[in-house]
Amino acid sequence: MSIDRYSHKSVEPKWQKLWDEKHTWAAPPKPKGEHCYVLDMFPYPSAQGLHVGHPEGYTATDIYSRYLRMKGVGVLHPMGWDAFGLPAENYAIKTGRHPREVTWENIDTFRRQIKSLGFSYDWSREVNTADPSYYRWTQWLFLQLYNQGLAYRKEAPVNWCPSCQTVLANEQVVNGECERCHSQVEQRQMAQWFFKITAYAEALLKDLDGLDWPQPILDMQKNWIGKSEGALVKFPIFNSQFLIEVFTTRLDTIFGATYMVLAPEHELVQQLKGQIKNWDEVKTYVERTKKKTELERKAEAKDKTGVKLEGVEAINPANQEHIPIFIADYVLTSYGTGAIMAVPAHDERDFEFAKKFNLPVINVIRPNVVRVVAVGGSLKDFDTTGETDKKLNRILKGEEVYVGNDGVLVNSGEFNGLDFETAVKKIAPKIGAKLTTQYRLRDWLISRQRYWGAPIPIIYCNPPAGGCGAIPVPEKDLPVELPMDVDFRPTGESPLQRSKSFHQVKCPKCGQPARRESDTMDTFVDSSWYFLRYVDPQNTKAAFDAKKLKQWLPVDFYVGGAEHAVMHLLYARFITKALHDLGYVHFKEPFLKLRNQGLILGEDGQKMSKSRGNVVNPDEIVEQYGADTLRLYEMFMGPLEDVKPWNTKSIIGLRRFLERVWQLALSPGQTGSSSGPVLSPVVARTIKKATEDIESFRFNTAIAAFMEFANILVVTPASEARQAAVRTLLILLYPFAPHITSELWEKLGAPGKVWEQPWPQYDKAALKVVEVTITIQVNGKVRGIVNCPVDASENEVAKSAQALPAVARHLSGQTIKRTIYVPGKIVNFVVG
Ligand code: ANZ
Ligand code: ZN
Repeated sequence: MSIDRYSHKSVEPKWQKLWDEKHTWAAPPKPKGEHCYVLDMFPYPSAQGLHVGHPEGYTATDIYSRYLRMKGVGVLHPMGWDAFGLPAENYAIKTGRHPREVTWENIDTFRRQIKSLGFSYDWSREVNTADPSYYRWTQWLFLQLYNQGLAYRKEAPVNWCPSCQTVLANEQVVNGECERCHSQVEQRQMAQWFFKITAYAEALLKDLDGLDWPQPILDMQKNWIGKSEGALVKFPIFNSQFLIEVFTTRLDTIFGATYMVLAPEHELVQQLKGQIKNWDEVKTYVERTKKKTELERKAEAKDKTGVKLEGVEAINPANQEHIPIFIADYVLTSYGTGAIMAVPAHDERDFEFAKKFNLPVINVIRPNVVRVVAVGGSLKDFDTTGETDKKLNRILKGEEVYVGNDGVLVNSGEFNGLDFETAVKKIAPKIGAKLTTQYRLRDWLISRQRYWGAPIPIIYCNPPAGGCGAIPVPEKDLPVELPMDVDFRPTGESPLQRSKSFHQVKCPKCGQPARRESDTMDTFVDSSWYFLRYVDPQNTKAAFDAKKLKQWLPVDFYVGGAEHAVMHLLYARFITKALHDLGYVHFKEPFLKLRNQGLILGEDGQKMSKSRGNVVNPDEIVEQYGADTLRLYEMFMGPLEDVKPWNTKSIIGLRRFLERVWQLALSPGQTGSSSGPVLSPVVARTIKKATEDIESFRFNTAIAAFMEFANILVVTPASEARQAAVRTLLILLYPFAPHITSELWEKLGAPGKVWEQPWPQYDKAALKVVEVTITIQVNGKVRGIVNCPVDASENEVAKSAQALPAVARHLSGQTIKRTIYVPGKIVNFVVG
């Protein structure tokens, strides 16, 4: 009997069409029993189309979803488009085509590409954040936050990208440059809308504890929130009604505060203008600082600059000493109170500054232990060289900085001898300091002076004679639709300002002529709630139905790139908490379990990019090798979370593996050889391995087990047991390579469809291996198998292998140069 060749080009479209027509992957409308929400981070539909990085995570979640369905679990597995954003607008500016047209076209490409990979998404739930039926609810979300006081407008220094002509979030500024175009970012004052994410700082920190997320992501979230415990202390200004309030984490060092520093933007600088004798110099420095971004200011570690405010002095409330006041750009306005008490003996930055400006350094902490790095470079506690004593002496004389808080107070009057904690507790009430907690987290700036985003649903009623001010658009008037006839070239003001029909409106409250807000929302607002919309994507009465939400949420499993470690995940968590407190959702954390996919690099080991010419197009791989091969290859490259380079040569290996499965499934088995392998241990082992590996997302090792299993089946003679084992292999392989296995299942005349089969159970008794089946190769080609006791030696195995007729035939007349033995698995005779 001749076997058809495996042709992915006929097999794959056939099954994709059937799944599409039958809506095979529609989530159960009312899941009963066990169910699971398996979510991918939805893509931005870029003009470049799908990247081979996309299918990495998508294959992982697809394997998992298909596996769960076979276990009888109800699965929600949706896909959609994060469709607003700058690239479409920039592309539109370049080509003169409308962003909507371009975006919808890109979405069609993405959808076609994703479907060509055979992912089991429930396409009836597709969402598109740029569609008015979606962003209507993004605007509704804005209004809910606004009503709750969680959305507010404020003049603020913002990061301005002069090339993109827009404000950037802090997270979009990398080393002082725009993340997108790498232009130098400037600081500007503008009235902007903010979401008060800081109201949830503590909850966002605390609730990380209950999440099954990768540790690096948890750490990044934690650092971003940046909690510190400290104190607010007021320093009076001598001969003035003004005070300087500082935030310090080291109240214990207050006796060592020998000067103070204000951020150059601090309002006191202007208020003290009349008293400052060197105003011109101060003013110049303030102007110069404006040109620097926060990141540059933090980065300038060594070279400290600043100007002393001549004519003013502060009073240290601990010892009544008069100390000088400086402005310096190493103090940031955005943190704490924007002012510090400087303790050069115990803070590196202050130490550097004090050195440069010749300020006194007074040691106030005597360290409990000083460790000296010995000549050899290792740390030692017991020092016989005397270095430790010398170092301690330098610290006590203020010649060297000691930043630790493990020690006792000295030079601190009545508080001498106290440890850190006691000192803080005793000093605070004495000087009226307030113990407090600060977070590094800033409120979320959501205004964008751009066209291709969801309009902010606010109307300004500011006629010359009074007015209602900023009025939210009534919910019944949503969506505030983006006008299509807009000149969206960037000028610095929002393009929507140039659309009269858009911005000339009546005040919803008093009916007077008013003006619509012309900024749009950060696209991270769109993606902060999309996972809620999937449960109820066609709802025109509400963003989602609470009952449907209860059926599926929170998301059980979320997979995506680690580049979203901070922004997207933090924003989605914040919005979830806010909606929870507003009574709209029943849970406080949106994503219970998170896994990251690692970056796929180009063949040259560099990040894939057009300019490097190392981008792999998934369409070409699908065309040449098939979707199943691509899926298997991406899963076989290595652990999901690892960064790994593409290698086209290795794809062929997986294609060959599928061809081997095709052959062995359609052939009845070897004839002629009498003894076959004992199948039951192999079958049991492979089921166990596949089950455990899928559960723990170790797909590469599951595939390796399938290969081994297939190798054994290749040399197994025809039998009932072999046919049963072949079917088991098809079922196990199905979540990874759904097309070929569906086809083979049908060709074998097996009952039903392969995906309707229950996930196999393994026979525990069969796992207790007494005999192992070893594959025998000659020059890497499989020539037979032998069954040996588990503890057989290499010699014994080789002997029985050479006794096999097929092996003997290939060895005759040859010399064995080398024997490669993989215990319990393979013997390979290298001959020549
Ligand atoms: C006195 C002091 C003595 C400080 C000492 C440190 C060591 P974290 O832990 O990151 O919260 N600080 C406060 N506000 C600042 C600002 N706007 N710009 C720059 N630095 C600022 O850091 C808190 C410490 O950072 C505070 O404690 C303050 O310096 C400084 F031996 O106060 B410390
Ligand atoms: Zn009005």
